[in-house]
Amino acid sequence: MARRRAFAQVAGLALAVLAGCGENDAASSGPVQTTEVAMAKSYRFDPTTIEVDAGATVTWRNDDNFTHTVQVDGQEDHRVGRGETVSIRFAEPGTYHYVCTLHSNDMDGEVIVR
Ligand SMILES: [Cu+2]
Repeated sequence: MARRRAFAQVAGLALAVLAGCGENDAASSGPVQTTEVAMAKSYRFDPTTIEVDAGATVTWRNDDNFTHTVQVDGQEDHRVGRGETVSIRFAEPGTYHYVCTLHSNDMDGEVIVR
């Protein structure tokens, strides 16, 4: 009986999976771990991107000379006058974009909920 030699050809597919390590070029402006955002002078949220734990309540404080708002995408708009605050609780993990609807070209930010 002829014995057939099967040359198991090992396809050495070295799958160099270079998983994108998610390196952020703008490292200096990366998420800040805080639950407090200031509406600083003038027309900006500071810090722009924050990171919080699920269930945290984020408070925005208006330190500017103008009335602003905080509207998380898909949610109601909150008017925040000078010296006032608004607090919003984030129960579910995700990335939440928000704007000041009065100055949406200049004022927007992100809440990353872990
Ligand atoms: Cu505004």
